[in-house]
Amino acid sequence: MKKVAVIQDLSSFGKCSLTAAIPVLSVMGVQACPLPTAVLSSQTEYPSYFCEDLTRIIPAFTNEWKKLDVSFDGIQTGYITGKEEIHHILDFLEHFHTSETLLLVDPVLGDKGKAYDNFDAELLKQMKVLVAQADIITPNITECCLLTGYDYDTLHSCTSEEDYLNIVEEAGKQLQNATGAEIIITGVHPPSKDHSVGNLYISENETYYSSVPYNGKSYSGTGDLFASVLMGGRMRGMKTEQAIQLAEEFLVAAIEDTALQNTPMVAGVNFETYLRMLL
Ligand code: PXL
Repeated sequence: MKKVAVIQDLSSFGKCSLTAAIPVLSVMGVQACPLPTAVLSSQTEYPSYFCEDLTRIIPAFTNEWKKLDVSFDGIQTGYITGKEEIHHILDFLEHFHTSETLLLVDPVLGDKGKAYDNFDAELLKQMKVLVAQADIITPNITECCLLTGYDYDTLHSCTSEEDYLNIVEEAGKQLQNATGAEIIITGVHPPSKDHSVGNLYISENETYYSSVPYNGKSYSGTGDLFASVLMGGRMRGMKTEQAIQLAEEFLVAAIEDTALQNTPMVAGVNFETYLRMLL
């Protein structure tokens, strides 16, 4: 069975990071091996939360896993508590990221034009070092802007869909050139297109844009679910484009269901009901 090391936090509310990655990978027939980087009472967009940073345990896990002589088919990273954590992840990768291992880095830094609580210039600098090692990178628009220096507000002053998509593609190509990775920019939402949201795939030789209906809401954890379906799909031998399509179908179903219940966006989506779509 394929094994994926998931280096992420465990947040009790918000349906993100490990609580999203483990069920998705499991239902797709992949063993998820969690390396918990922090435990939180809820994800950080809730007005109040408790966070115990577990950065210090990463070297201990790394050492123990070396002793077990295990190897991974995939390694997935997501939300990062701070720059210290990235140093330890880089040490982990030095041993476990081989030519046989697919490294997916979701550069979780912010959303809707706003950086998360954990963000600072040093975290951004270290995140650039981490993405340079990745095989797949899945930034949302905010994260793509932060990683490439494009200005989020200027981008969102574009009035034509074509201009908007051209700039996003330019930023994505810049990230692709800098890292050599496959890039999937998620949550692409041209200001003139109220009812659609898309994903832009950029590899060395291909660019591909797909979009799905959009209800204007941005729920917690959807980026984490997207990345996990992508990893699960690739572990199953799917092409990235196929895995993107599966992730889109899964998320559309979960988001539609959630919107009917007026769930707050910080609480995440009802993905559990739709895990069977990934079987
Ligand atoms: O979904 C990204 C994420 C993961 N983990 C924590 C978060 C967030 C986004 O805010 O706060 C703890």
